Amino acid sequence: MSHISPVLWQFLVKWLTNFKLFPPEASKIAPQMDALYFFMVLVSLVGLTLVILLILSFSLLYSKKRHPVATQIEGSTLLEATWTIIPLGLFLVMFVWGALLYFRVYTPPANAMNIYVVGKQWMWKVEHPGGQHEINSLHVPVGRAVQLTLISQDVFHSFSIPAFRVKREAIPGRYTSVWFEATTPGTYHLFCTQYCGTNHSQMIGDVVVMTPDDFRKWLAGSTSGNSLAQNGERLFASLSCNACHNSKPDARGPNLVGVYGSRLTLATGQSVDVDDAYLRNAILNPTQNITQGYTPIMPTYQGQISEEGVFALVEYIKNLQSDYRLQQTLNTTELLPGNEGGTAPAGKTAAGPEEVKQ
Ligand code: HEC
Ligand SMILES: [Cu+2]
Repeated sequence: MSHISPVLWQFLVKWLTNFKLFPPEASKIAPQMDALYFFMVLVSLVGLTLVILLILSFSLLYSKKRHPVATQIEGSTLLEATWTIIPLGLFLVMFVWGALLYFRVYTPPANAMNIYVVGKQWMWKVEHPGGQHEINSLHVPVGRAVQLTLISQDVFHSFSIPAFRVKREAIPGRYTSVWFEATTPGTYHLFCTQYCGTNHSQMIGDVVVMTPDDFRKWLAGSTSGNSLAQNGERLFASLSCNACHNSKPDARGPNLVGVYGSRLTLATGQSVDVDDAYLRNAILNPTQNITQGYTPIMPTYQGQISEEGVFALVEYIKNLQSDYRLQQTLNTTELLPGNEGGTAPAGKTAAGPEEVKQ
């Protein structure tokens, strides 16, 4: 992306980065964020210079020596309109520009690969769909849109990667998300940017951006044997969710196959889109939204499942196939750059987990 930015700007960014005054631009959105940032700095500098020049020239031109007797000036509508309309225009440009960027940062593309992140005092725990866990580090491939689903298990945290120009709050009890596409392999800082207690300053880590090949190797070398969805499948059985949710015709709960991404009608007549946040809420606060046609018999699982466990259940439900079995490709090739479509051909479905096991 940076190749389309003007030469002077590239020089400026390199210079600032070299003197450790500015993080490198390592994501697709970074040069766009910086363009707005530099525009705002430029407008401020021009305004500052203008004000200083006016103060200096007025204090010389209208000093007591030159004008011993004060004159009454009634004002000028034209002048006032000018200094209102020009700043208004400039601020509106910043507003629209900022809003467009905001929507880009918070609207992940449909083909983004999803990684789950839990913030807690004082560390970041990362869960990959393939079952790889990390603490205070995040491995991602270059050139692939990555969406993070964030949550905190205690207090407010804020997940920030300065080199990518992204930051998002990790909030207890609610999923938030952010996405980026890394452009340059390397290791970058990961911070918590919300004061969250004594060891807040140690809630830091590394984001490692790898080439697709290296990332594939890393995935294979870090596997825990089970994908996140497989962990979810086990949890689903051990918590007896399958007593009510199964593919039998007389099941007491709704069939969860295909529920993810669908539009559900609630008992109140409202319809809702089923996303990660909806699934989490349905598991932890089942009485809050009752699905039409069902009685509210589902018990709450509040306090019984860790946030990682909820991630696993969500990932399992997302990948359910008609017979409550998993779509087994999810931890390998499907996630990798160059395979943007996301859906692997049917014949490949069984090959998934074995490929990464050593
Ligand atoms: C006692 C039976 C029962 C058990 C056990 C149960 N559920 Fe449910 N579940 C239901 C019923 C009935 C509904 C529909 C009414 C509602 O929304 O509460 C439901 C709704 C849901 C929904 C909302 C989606 C939809 O289609 O309505 C999700 C997600 C869900 N359950 C997941 C789970 C998970 C995960 C577990 C285990 C941790 C679980 N359930 C355990 C009965 C159950
Ligand atoms: Cu924190």
